[in-house]
This record gives sequence, structure tokens and C-alpha cells, in this order.
Amino acid sequence: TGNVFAQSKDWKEKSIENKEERMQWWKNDRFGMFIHWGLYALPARHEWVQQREQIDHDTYKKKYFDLFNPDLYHPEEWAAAAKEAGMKYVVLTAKHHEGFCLWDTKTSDFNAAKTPYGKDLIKPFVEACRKNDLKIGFYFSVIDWYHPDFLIDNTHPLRNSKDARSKNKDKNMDVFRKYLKDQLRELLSNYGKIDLLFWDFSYPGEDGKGHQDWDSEGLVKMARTLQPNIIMNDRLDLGSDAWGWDYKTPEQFMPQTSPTVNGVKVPWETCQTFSGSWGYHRDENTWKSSNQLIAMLIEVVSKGGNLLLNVGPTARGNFDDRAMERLQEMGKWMRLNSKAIYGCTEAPAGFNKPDNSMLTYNPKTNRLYVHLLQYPFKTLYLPGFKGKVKYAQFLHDNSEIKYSSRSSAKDGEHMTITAGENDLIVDLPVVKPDVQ
Ligand code: FHN
Repeated sequence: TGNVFAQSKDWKEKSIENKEERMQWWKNDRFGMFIHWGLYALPARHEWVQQREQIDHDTYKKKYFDLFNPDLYHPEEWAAAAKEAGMKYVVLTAKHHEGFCLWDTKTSDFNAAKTPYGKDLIKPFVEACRKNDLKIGFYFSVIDWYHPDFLIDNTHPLRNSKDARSKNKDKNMDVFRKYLKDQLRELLSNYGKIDLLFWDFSYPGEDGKGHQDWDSEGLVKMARTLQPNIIMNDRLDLGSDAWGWDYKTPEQFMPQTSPTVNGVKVPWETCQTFSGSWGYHRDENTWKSSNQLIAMLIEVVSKGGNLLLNVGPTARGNFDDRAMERLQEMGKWMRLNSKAIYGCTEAPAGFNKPDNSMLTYNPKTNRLYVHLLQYPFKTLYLPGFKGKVKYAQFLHDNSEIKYSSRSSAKDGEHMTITAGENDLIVDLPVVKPDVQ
């Protein structure tokens, strides 16, 4: 197929060379949707329900697989909701730890096409994403509670790695490694261009060689060979080897500063839930407010990262009202302020932000954005601006209020912050209290 990896002598070198280019869209887009969907949506109380409640496979199959028939599954609605929220890429769990495959795989009957639903779920999903200009990512679990040869199951007290090998010596991790590769080959060969892989997750093990159990290196090589420009996260435990991952993934966590490897800042994305659970959870009441989610997005970008915000569709296949409400609110904010998110990153050193505010900065346009997280009842001091910034734009109500320097700022003028300026006083006019 003429791709760089199959031909190149050293695919690892090529993948390092190619990294900056393949990461461009991701660094620009900043905001994506995670979707956790599987049989666990039926019990509707967490995607780890099978493991947490030690539900044996036959029971799990009878109660959930045999009833799976998502009559409200319309992926074009999912894609439209993501797009309207201002999200630019969508990552769907093709297979989570339960081992249930959303695609019509030849590797296992434990898949959507063998349920009462009777069809492949991935094909219409990728088509809907492409129609909405969304980049496509697959989440792929290397943990697989369904597969009998998955022996290194530290997540399953009855099948932990020490006992498993002795008790199941006839089993064979080679079978499991081949199974993973056969599944990955289907996902990366049968659905057109796939932009992103979210691996989840191998354990490094005491000797740090845990990734060999999965043949993580072989998985990465296959992915880069089948989809040369695919980007992938760091969850196959290949250490700091730059060919093995493209971005770091702090989970449900906000780093203080941009993560580093060997002292160098690296691309990173925090994946976050609305409510705590990744899978649909009917009774969870710890839902973050829309304002908290908007502030989270701003904070992530102000630290040079991406936000992958998760939705757990119901067993019938729709996004519930709680999720839709927040996505629509974020979309309203993004319609006015996405230029302070897309293509932005942390502000140059030396800018001291005002209280209760965050800074994002677009290096291409050299625009600094001051996000006010509280209504500005007082004159704002932006002390110590040293960087050369052409002008600041405060956006609200579809209009762009621009400021000239000093307090004579009037609507429509440009504020000029130039190098060497000591304190820049910005009098913000009294505007509607929803200014962000
Ligand atoms: O165990 C999974 C969990 O269910 C969820 O998929 C998250 C999402 O990043 N990943 C693992 C926990 O880190």
C-alpha cells in the first residue's frame, strides 16, 4: 500500500519522524468526545459492573447480550451532538474490558451482529462522523474478561496472573495475542481512515516488561503499518520510547502543569466524565455543571492540553437529557469563544493572569485570550505583561469588543499590549454578567 511503515527499514524511526505532522490536527482541535458504550449500559451502573459484581459470563450473556437491541441507536445524532458542542473528534469503545465487540468481527461471536440487534455498530458510526467532519478514534481494550486465554487478568481476583498460569497451563497467551492482532487488523482495515487509537490498558508489571504479555510493540507496529498517520495514547506501557505513544492521558485528573517526559513538555489529553462513571449510570447524581465543564476545557487548553469528554449512551443507544443539556450549553459557549480554544495553548511565560481568570494563547495569530471566570466588577490589572501581544479580544454576544490600551478603551478599538509595558489597566465595560 506504499505506506512508510511497511517499507521502512526501521518503522520506529519513521514513527518518530512523522509524529509532529500527524499530531497537528489533534493539537489544533483540542476538544473531543469519548463514548463508552457496551453491554454494561443495560445494568446502567458502571462499565466495570461485571468485574465489580463478579457476574459470571453465562449470566452476563443471558441478562445483557441476549437482550441487547438498541432501537434508539442513531450515530448521526451522536455525531451532530458532538459537532454542535464544538468537539472535533470522537473516540468510541470498539471493545471495552467485557470483551463485547461493537463490530461484526470474525474473531468472536460475542459481538453486536450476533445480538438481537443483529448488525455491525461501527460502520454507521464512522460514516456519521465523516459526514460531520469529525476525526474518528477507536478505544481498544487489551484487557478482555471474555477471552478464556486472557491469563494476566490482574483486574479479576479469580484470574490473577500468579494463579492463572499454573491453573490454566493448557491455555495459551499466544492465542490471546493473536486474537488481539486479528481484531485490531479488522478495525484498522475495514472502516476506512481511522485517525486515533485509545489503547486501554496494559500493566507494566514488577519487571516493567508487562507490555510483553500483550506484545504491545507488535500491536503498535501493526497499527502504524495499517494506518500510517494514526495517533495513539500511552497506555500500552512502552515507557518513554517515543515510537510507542503520541500523547499522555491523565485520567479524571487535572495536572498542575503540562506533563513532561525527561523534562520535556509532551502532548497530553485528560479524559473526563460528566458524572464519574464512563458507562451509562442511571443513578449517579454527581454531574458536573456546564460552567464547570467549560472552565475545565479552558483550564486544559491553558495548560497546553486536550479535553476528551465522555458520554455514556443508554442501552437503547441515545444520549440522555443530562448529557445533551451539557453538550448544548458547551456548544453555546464554543460558538462565541472557540477561537480561544482551537489552535490555542498555554500563554507565553511572563504573563501574570488576573484573579479568577485563565489565559489561552494562539501562537499562530499571536492572540492572548483572558478568560474571566467571575463577573469583572472591578478594574482588572494585568500586571507584568512582557510578551508582545498585538491586541486582546473580549468576545461576547456575537460581537467582538476590542480595547485600545489604557482605560480609554472603547468598543471597536484594539488594546495594544506591547513589550516593556508595566501594568496594563483594562476597564471592562459593564456588560451582561455572562461574559466569560
Ligand atoms: O478501566 C478503564 C475504564 O473503564 C475507562 O475505560 C477508562 C477511560 O480512560 N480507562 C480505564 C481506567 O483507566
